[in-house]
Amino acid sequence: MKEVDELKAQLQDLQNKALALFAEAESLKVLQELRVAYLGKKGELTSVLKGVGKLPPEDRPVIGQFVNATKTTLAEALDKAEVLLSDKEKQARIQAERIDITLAGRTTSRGVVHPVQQGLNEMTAIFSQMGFEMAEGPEIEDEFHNFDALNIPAEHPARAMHDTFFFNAEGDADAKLLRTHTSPVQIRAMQACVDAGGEPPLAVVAAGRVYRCDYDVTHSPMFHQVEVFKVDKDVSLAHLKGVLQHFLTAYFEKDVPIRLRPHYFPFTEPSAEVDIGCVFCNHKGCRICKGSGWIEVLGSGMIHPNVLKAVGIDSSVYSGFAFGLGVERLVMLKHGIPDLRLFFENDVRFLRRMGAK
Ligand code: 2NM
Repeated sequence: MKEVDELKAQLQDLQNKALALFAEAESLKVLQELRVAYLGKKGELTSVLKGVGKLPPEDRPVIGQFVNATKTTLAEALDKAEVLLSDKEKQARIQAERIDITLAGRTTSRGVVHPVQQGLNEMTAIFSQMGFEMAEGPEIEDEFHNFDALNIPAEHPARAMHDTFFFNAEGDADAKLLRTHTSPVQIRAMQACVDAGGEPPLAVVAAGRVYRCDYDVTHSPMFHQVEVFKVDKDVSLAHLKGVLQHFLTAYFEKDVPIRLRPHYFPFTEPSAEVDIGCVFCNHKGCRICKGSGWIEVLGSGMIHPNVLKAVGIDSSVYSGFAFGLGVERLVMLKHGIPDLRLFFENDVRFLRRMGAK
């Protein structure tokens, strides 16, 4: 065979082999290596070109053209393969980065405001809406604000009934104690009004922690109270009953019947315990209301003249009503919570039932 034909055949061979390899290349990196191997300065095509010098001069242009054509074919094939491969790699990357937005998300857990605090907030909001002002006071109190001013003198049996936590000896001039009710906040609110040279009307709601040395299945040594009072000229028991009816209907979110039963508290006269129609049996009588159809929810009364006197309000001009309730008890009734201890154990099953997620 003529040398020129041999070279042509060699080039054809090289081209076929190269095109096959380009088609098989699986990555841009491999393709780049092939480009160098075939078209590079020290590549296959260059080494074939070295043979051209040995050809007779008349054959050289023919082979030259042939080499150029091969070069163009290979370059075009490489460019095409490169486009295909880079597209393929891009698709693979997009697939890998794909997220399924229909997949359920990972949930994070979420807490709730403690059920007691929720209840306390609901209750105080109702009184705020009625025009009562929020008051706060210290949890560490003295005997005057917690007892004396509330018409509970030393030696009064009501003091013993309060199961007080004392910081030092009961009866010391400076004896300090944990407040046994939120009434001292009311006393301070009345005093603040008088001290500022003010006068009733006064309408105040106090809420917060109270402490009694009493611990069993239905008692916690720390619990929460909401207490409300109003002092003005001509405040009557009818006002008390109206406020109670509105509050209890709003809190329980239904038309609960109420009744007042005579009772005794040292700080009110007359005093009454307040019942609502049993929320478990709709007033019909069940195990929980012991068949009576009524459930006790709070204590109330007309503020005792001695209480007004203790803070310097003239009881011949002014009168007032007051009432106090246990927050835990009302929250239990509203939500059918069977055991006081659930509030203090933070069992997640209970918290979930009360809105935690
Ligand atoms: C109760 C029952 C009856 C009460 C009285 C006062 C004050 F300070 F105004 F005199 N605050 N709260 C009161 C009255 C509390 O709790 C069962």
